[in-house]
Amino acid sequence: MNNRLLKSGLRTFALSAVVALGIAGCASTAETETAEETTGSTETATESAEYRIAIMPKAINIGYFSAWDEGAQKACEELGATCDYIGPNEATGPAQVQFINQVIQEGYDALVISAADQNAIVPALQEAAAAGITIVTSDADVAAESADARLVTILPSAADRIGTAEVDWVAEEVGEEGCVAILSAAATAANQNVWIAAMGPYLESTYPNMSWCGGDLESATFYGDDDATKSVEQFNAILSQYPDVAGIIAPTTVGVLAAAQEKKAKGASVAVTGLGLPSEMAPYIEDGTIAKVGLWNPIDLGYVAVYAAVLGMNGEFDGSVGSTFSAGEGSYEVVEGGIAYLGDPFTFTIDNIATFKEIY
Ligand code: RAM
Repeated sequence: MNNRLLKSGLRTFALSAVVALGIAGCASTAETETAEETTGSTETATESAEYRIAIMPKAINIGYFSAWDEGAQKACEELGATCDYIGPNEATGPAQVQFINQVIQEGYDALVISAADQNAIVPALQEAAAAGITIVTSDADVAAESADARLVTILPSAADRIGTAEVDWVAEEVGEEGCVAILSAAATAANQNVWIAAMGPYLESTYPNMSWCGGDLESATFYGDDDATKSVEQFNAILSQYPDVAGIIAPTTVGVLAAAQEKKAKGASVAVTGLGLPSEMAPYIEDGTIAKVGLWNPIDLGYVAVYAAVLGMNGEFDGSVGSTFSAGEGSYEVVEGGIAYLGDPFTFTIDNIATFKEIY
């Protein structure tokens, strides 16, 4: 998929429908059929001895992670694993550590986790790895220097593509003019941080009549901690600190939803875009509060992460740079940093939201 698709609602729609609708189901059927033909049994090549896998989101009450877990559970079903969705109510490292400790105590075989804090959870992950638990991060990784705490990380797409796409979306809406602020998740989240880092120089070099509110990226960035109430407060803090703000990018499903709700409630004129779950954003796209948001398919992200974990436990995948693995119909290669990427984000507008809101 190329970059032009980020801007093309209709083409995105066509491709996404195939990806989003097709992922899990077809693959498992094909795989089972092949196995039946060759072995006469219904065992698949990667199916194995009832692994117990913990699926841990940044916080359990975030809609995005319910979709992520849906994909994870689908893979678990295909692979004969038992998967439990467990995690904290608040998206912080210390809150996740308590659950990681529980995973160790209860002797899970693997942990698939989106790191709420790229550093705070590392000692607990290392302890889990030492206890023989296979760890795959997915959605949000640990800090690069702690990459050996996990087998591999499964991320949506290269950071710069996610960051620059969001700048293009806001630029389009504000007519390439005015100052922009960011309403992020937690300051400790690796995923939002790398996207924001990519936004900074791109906006400055691509849009001469746009700027970061307050004069630089740091002054323009506010943190809602993936908490709905705090995100609304931070949205209002942006408006009061920068009354001339032309646009807000919220690279978090929690933040962009809070911003849309508050924009509507206040009748604010600021443009809002970012990474939104279509099912949550549909009302605000349908009523014109929001023109465009984007996101990858979180169902795929959870699905692929479970495959990587099980293949790792089976000794069929070691996570090394250059190694490859398959999950359903997709195949993935591990690149520098121990990362496997899914693909570019899709965009959602009034033209395709009706379809996507039914999927995730
Ligand atoms: C929130 C979380 C998640 C991020 C999405 C876009 O749900 O912060 O980590 O990937 O937004």
